[in-house]
Amino acid sequence: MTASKHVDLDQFMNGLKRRNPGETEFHQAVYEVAANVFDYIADKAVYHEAQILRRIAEPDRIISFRVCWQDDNGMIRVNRGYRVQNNNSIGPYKGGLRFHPSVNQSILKFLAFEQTFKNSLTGLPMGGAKGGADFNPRGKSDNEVMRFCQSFMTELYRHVGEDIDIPAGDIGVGAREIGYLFGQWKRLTNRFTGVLTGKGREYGGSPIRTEATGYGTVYMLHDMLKQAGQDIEGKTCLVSGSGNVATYAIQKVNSLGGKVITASDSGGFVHDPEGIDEERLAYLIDLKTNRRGRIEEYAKQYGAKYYPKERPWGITADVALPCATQNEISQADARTLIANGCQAVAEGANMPTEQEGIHDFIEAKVLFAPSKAANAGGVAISGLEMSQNSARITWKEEELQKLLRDIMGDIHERCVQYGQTHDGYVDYVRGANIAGFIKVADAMVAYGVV
Ligand code: NDP
Ligand code: 2IT
Repeated sequence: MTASKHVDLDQFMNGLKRRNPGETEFHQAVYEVAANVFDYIADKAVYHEAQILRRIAEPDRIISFRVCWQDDNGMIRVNRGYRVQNNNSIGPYKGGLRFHPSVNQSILKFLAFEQTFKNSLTGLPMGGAKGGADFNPRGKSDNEVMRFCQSFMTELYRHVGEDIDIPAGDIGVGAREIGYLFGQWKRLTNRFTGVLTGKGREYGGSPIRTEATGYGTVYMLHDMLKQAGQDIEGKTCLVSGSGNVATYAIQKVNSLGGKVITASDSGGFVHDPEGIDEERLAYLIDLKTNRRGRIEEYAKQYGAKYYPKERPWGITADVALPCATQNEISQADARTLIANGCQAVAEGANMPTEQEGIHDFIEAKVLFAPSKAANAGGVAISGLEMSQNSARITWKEEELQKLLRDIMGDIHERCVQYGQTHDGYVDYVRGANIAGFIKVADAMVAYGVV
């Protein structure tokens, strides 16, 4: 029985690799889900017969387009834009836009696939999508970023809408970019609707959307530790990244009595044994978000040690929160973290841990919250921004804080429901994959073959 299950999974993965050659990040994301789902559906014929996983792993559509814009020297630049609409079985397509030179179809397909399960886990009616471009906002003037965003939306607007597909931010797409994108949508369509989330508060944005992903990641960490009879208070914590997710994760760790001793960017990481307290965090947010500077400046400002071209996982700490990008914790990094006594990992970034590293964490019984559960707080508040926009009202900050806390608590509970093993250890990867899968799968079964 076990052997034939393995053959099925292998055959499935071989077929996926054949149909999607060279898309290694996409293969990785699908394998992580398939390994658990194949096991779960072994005795559930309805899902086999309907070929559910095969269908979720084939995006509904992929839109790819040229984005031309003019730089400040009058040069014509050409980038490639995308929107991967993965699945809209439980609601309109929803997911962020990433502007980064590494963006390609494989990365956006993995992100859109993951988003489908993550959005299902939030309990809100949202399908999965992701988009972006191989455009690097770093070093560009505000005017160049504006012209790029306007050109990008001039094509994207045909494919999105408040009931069709609602993009938001991700790496390289923050408040500034969302403003330019929304401004161009409004100009092209002559409509004012909630077509994007993460908007500025003055034009339809929701309270706490900026903070939601980082806060939610730390709520998941809190709930995992609590389930195991522990607390964040007094724990030391490694954070990677210094963007939107990282900085608000640091803020929430501080407010719960933990101490964050690292942060990073693509240039390297800083180790600040004193801890990135509120004052230092305010400096970091201003440095990275407003001045668009490098983390090296933080090290100079506070006399912390800077490690160029390195990641923080060799520093000893109780907890790790990877909040930068995919595959930033290798298997060797995972083994170092385990050897140094790391007790819990919550993934603020999407798929930051390599497959073999996840396996080692679970085998070592480290508490490990995968991204589709741990960073779902951001898209959850995006879903509530959509609700507020549809009703043309704004809820109070306290209500949204409570809703975020409740949603993350519910996600934790569902991971326990489907992931608890005989000895009480919770396999959160399995729990999140199965809980996320069921809702989408049942909707697809209801629709028949479409
Ligand atoms: P930001 O652009 O605000 O910050 C990204 C941070 O990660 C920066 O510090 C950046 O460094 C660093 N980084 C990016 N790429 C690399 C790389 N290849 N190697 C090393 N460091 C890198 O993005 P977000 O904080 O929004 O996103 C971070 C992660 O969280 C991503 O995986 C994203 O998909 C995920 N996420 C984001 C959500 C959101 O609401 N924003 C929601 C859920 C998940 P540098 O400044 O040098 O570029
Ligand atoms: O990966 C993610 O969940 C995001 N980048 C946020 C998506 C959203 O629509 O808010």
